[in-house]
Order: sequence, then structure tokens, then C-alpha cells
Amino acid sequence: MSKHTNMQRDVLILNLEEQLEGIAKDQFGKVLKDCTDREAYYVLLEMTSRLMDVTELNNGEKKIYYISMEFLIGKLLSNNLINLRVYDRIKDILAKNGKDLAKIEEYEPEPSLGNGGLGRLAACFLDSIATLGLAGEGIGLNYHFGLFKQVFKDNLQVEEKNDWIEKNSWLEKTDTTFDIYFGRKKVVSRLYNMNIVGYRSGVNKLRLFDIESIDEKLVKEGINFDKTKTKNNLTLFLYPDDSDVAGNLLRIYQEYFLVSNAAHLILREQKERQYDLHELHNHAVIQINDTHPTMIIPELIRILVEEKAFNIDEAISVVSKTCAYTNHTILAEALETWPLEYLEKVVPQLVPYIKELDKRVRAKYKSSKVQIIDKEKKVHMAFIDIHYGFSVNGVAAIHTEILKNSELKDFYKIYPDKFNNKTNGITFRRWLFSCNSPLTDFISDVVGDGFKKDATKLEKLLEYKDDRITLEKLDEIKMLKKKELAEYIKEHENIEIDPESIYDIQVKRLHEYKRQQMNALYIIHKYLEIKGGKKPTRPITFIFGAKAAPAYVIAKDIIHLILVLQEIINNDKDVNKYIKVVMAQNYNVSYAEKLIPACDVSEQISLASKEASGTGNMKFMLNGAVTLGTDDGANVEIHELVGDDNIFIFGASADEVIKHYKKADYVSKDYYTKSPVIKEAVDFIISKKCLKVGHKENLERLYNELLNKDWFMTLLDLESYIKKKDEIFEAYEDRDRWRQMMLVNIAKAGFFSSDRTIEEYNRDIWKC
Ligand code: 9GP
Repeated sequence: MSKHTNMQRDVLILNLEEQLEGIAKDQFGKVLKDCTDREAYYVLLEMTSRLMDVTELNNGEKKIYYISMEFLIGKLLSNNLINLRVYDRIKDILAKNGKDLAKIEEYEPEPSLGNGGLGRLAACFLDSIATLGLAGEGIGLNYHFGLFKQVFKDNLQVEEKNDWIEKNSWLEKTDTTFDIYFGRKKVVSRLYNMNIVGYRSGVNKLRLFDIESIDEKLVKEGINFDKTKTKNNLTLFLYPDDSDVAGNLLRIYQEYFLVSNAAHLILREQKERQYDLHELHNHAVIQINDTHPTMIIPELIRILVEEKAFNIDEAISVVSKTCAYTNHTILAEALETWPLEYLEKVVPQLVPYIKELDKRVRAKYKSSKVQIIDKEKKVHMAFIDIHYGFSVNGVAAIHTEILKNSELKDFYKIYPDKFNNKTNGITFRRWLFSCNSPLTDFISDVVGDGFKKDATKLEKLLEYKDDRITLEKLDEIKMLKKKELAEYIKEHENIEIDPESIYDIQVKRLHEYKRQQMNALYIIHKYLEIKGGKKPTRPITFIFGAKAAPAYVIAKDIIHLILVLQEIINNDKDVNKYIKVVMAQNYNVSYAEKLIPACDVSEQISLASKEASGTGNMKFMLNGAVTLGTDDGANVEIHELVGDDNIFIFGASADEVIKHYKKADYVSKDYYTKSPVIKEAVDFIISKKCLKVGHKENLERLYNELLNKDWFMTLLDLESYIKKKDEIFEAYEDRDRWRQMMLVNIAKAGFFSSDRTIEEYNRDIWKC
């Protein structure tokens, strides 16, 4: 950081109070004390922006461009204050003026730019890239209504538009516009910037592209709009319904809009810095986040050939050395394949280049399994990334092994050196310092501040594993967070929960492979046990948070079942003393920040082999929750780190599951018929009790799905899940052991800092 900027910052920080008063006076003609919380929020927004303006941009000869359809950044105020190192002082000044930062923050709208783990990971990465002082940018889209807002009506999920953009926000409108062509059709884009400030470091930018001709009025009811009006709808929603052709085409429009803007931006920057484009790979590295931005490869090649006088060999060579691909799932739904016909309709100018890339592969490799365009004329986007990128990485050790040995094994044979693993991580700035300041302060008191820069220093906590006072304090902090959550849930869901109960939490996207339905079946089992006279030792609160994709029918049926159970159980006087169910409405980052610090049991129960990594599992562990999970994704690494004594693992292994798929020998009905426990729980879904409060159509469909399809083998693991879950609840009663487990989980979480992950990306892939 230059001396000049340093000085400006120091002056601002020295006069924080004066500055805040000045802004309050200018904006609202009041002293800070008299401002409402909403006004105070705008004062802080302005103050933070000023501080960021005098923080130097991270700079370097080579820049990282992280292109992603999603950036689930969450609210930014607290995080920015933490990273700018003024959080405590601002809190004190506010307190002096009778204000509470937590209340003020409630007025910050949460940006709706992401869906789940993929987008949240991108946000953590931006934080870590900036923190490590690397020059790096996120490139994404500025969705006006983003991912839908979830409301529950009649025990069903209803989707509403999420109107999050305010006039006064972190978004800064720039003068940059580009002409983007879809064949001969032109649209004009506009660039918006958001500052991403690193912890004790410089600033980077998140670049968000919008369309000038957007028309919000297209959205009439809920989240419905005319999908064919591309000139006006491109940046309305993230993941608009793609269950029909128009929806598919719209996705392609969005993806091309994203990458064409990215290509323009990157090449413009190269020109401004007077770099030779033949050396692009020495000055830029493009990380392709899942297959959505894959078209950046043919698009860059096209521009280099058509506008920069490259020959095709040169263009392919330099682009291949610049682009790297991260795979975030083995599920087919995110390994996109587009009919060539659709690409011809939307981006005809790109098709000759895709065909050329395909032709070159065909000339070299005969196997039909590695061809970009298959016999049905479908374009396999991931295959473009693998053939024409220089790195392919998975996001947890087991996931990368599955890619190498199973899903992408034909590619691994061709390009063994391209494959590498980068186990995901989370930013501790948000998932500890900001969401759990009592725990952060306590850890600082015990082991010093070192862990704030080097997360592995958390291991020092292990020295206190037998220290009663430390363990009791951990428990006290957990209780404090559980009480805060109870108040929040009372206010937002109108459900009373008991902080003395065990909080068992499953929050993540709703998907059959994540098996929220298995958790629901356990709850039914418990309910029936209580009805039969077997009471749990201590009350349990089962908490869920999940959005289902609007067109994903079974996922919505699962939400329906959980809401039905919530109604039945919470209103049953014989039962609600012992168990309660909470389905949090509109689960998002802000809600996660309240749930995670309060959790006792972290549910990570995906069908082994299907969860690429998971990152919620890391956040829970860091906040002292104990994992109940399968040996899947990053759970495997958590298991290795904390050891058998500090985690509860159950269910079929990834190898067993993969064998079942290969042999196609899993029949869910066999498990149902053989086990009275399973039968009783599954039958309850269509019992009179459920049908009285729920909808026949939804409940019967779910029942039939479980019995006749059950693609993600819920019934295979249900009995071992019930057994392990009973065990973990029993373990909670041994308070000394539980507290030690909490401590070990926190102490071992350092590995999962996204600073470590980004260091590895930079060491092995980006080399900045
Ligand atoms: O489902 C994976 C999740 O396991 C992983 O943690 C996350 C970040 O790598 O990506 C998710 N994938 C997607 O959301 C879509 O591929």
C-alpha cells in the first residue's frame, strides 16, 4: 500500500466519529444520535465507501478473473468493517450514541446474486483473494430479482421476486458499456462494480454486468415473465425456470452475455496495460466456475481471430493456457450439454469455433466418450473446458478421486497432469469473526490473535481440551447463541423453541441427494416413538432451511412434508414438549449467520459420492457443532481431522453407492418391505394425520417416489441414520465429552479457511 493512501486512511480512521457526524449532518441534517437505524445504516454505508476509496487496489502483473453465474455475497456492512479494521471502533461509537450495529444491519438488503454452495464459495474466494493481496476480480451478472424470495403459504413453497437493489447501495454504476451480439441482434451491457476489501489488505472488484434495456415490469405475478423477450429480461432472475425450450434458450443468452462481457473487459484491460495478447496467459488467468461460463473459451478464440488478427492455432493455444475449470458436482444437471441447434439459435457466431474445437478433438481421439459434440448433436460444455483448459479441479479429496476414477476417467487417462484437487474453504471473517463475536473474542483470550491471520493456529485450543473453565465457557457461548436464535425464530416464524433443547440443523439447497427427506423420516420415527410412550431424554428442535428450485416438483413436495410435520408436531401437546420442527422461511446468508453459531448437531447426510464438498459442514464445525454425516465430500476430511471420537458417521460408503449405480440393483421397496421401522415412517406420509393438514397430491407423489424410485437411496441408509442419530443425541448428555468434541471441532477447523484454499489455487493453478 502506498504511503499516500495509508496516510489518507489513517486520517479518516483517526477522525471516525467526526466523519460519521459529518455524514449524518449532510445526509439527514441530524446528529448521529438522532438518526433512525435506517439512516444510521446509510451513514455507515457512506463511511465504509470512503474508507474503501482510500484503500489501495491490489495490483499485480497477472490478474485472476473468477467468472461465475453466482456470487452469494451476503450483507456486506459488518464484513467490510471487519476487513477495514474499524469494526470494534464503529461499534463503540454507535453504542455511545445509543445504537446497536446488529439492529442497524437489519436494514441492509441481502444481495440476491446466488443460490447455494457454488455462489457462496465464490464469495468466500473473493474475500480470500483480496486478503492475500492478489489482484483478482469476480465477473458475474447483476440480477435485479436474483434468486426468488421464498414464502410459505398453505404449507407450500411460493416464489416471489426478490427486489434487493436500492438506489443507495454498494453497487457503483460505471461508464463502461459493451455492445454484445447474439447473431445480428445487439444488446448493450452496463458494468456495475462492487468493492471487495481484503482483511488488513487491499481492495479488488466484483464486476457485475447488467443490460441497459432491462424491463422489470415484465414480471407480473410471482416470478413469471415472458422468457422470449431477451432484450428486456436477461438479468431479471438467476436460474429462471429452464423446464421448457424458452427457458433453455434464456440460460444460453445469460451465459453468453456473461462471458462475452468478461472477454471484452479482460481484453480491454490487456490493451490498457499495453500487454501483447500473445502473452495473455502471463497476465490473466480465467477460472471457470462450473460449466456455465464455458463459452468464454470459444468466445475469446473468436475475438482473437476475428478482431485481433490471430490465426486459429495461436488463438487456441493462448486461450488454452489462460483458462482453468473447476467442477463442483457430478450430477448431470450441472454438467451442461446444450443442443447444437440451441447454440445456433442464440450465438450462431460461436458455432463454427465450437465445431472447430470438436474437429480437433476428433482428429486426435477416437473414443466417443470424449467428443465435444455427441451423436445427438449435443455439445458437452465440460468437455470443452477439459480439452481446452490447462487445469481441472475438484473441490474435495474424495470428489476429485471420483472425477479421476469414475466420472471423468476417460479424460484423466488423456490428461493426468491437468487434474488436481482443491478442497473448498470458507472465510473465517464472515463465518466466525462477524457471525460469532463472543466465540472469536473468547478464542483470542485463550490462544491469542494469531488465528485471525493464520487459521491453523486454532489448534492451540487443543491444549485446553481438559480445562474445565474453557469448556464451560464454550458451552456458555453456545447457549447465548441458542437464546439469540430462539428469539429470532419467535419473531420470524412465530415458533417458540427451547434453548435447553438440542438444536439439530440441516440448512442447504433442497435436493433429493442431500436427503432432507431422510431427516423428515427420522422425525416421523421419533414422533411415533413418543406417541408410543418412549420419550427422548432431552427435548430436540429440528431446524431446516432450504429453497427448492421452482420447477423441481419432488423437492417442493419434501418442503411440504416438513411443513406438514411442523404443523402436526408443534401443535400436539403430548409431543411438543419433546420435539419441535422449524422450517425457516427464505433461508439465506443472513439467516445462516444466525443459525450456524447456535447449532449443536450439524446434519451433513448426503448420499455418499454425491456431495462434491459442502461448505456448510465447515461453518458448523468452526462454530462448535458436531457433525452427523456420511463419508461424503469434505465430511471425509473433517472425519480425518477430528478423528472417530469427534464425529458421527453412518451409511453406505461412496464405493458401495457407486457399485449400486453401476449394477442398477438398488430397489427401495425391498428396504421398505423388510423393515417395519422404515415401513411405519414412510406410511405416515400418507396417513390420515398428514392428509388432514397436507395436500394429497404432494404427499402421495412423495410417498410413491420413495417407494418406487428413491434415486438417492434414502431407504438404504435410513436405519443406520436412525441408529447414529439416537447415538449423537445420547452423547449430548455426557456434557463433558460433548464440550470436548466442540473444542476439538473448532480447533481442527483451521484447515478449512478459504485463505488456505486460495493459497493452493494460486500455488498450483494461477501462479500470480
Ligand atoms: O454441490 C456442490 C457443493 O458440494 C460444493 O460445496 C459447492 C462449492 O464447490 O458446489 C456445489 N455445486 C453446485 O452448487 C452446482 O454444481
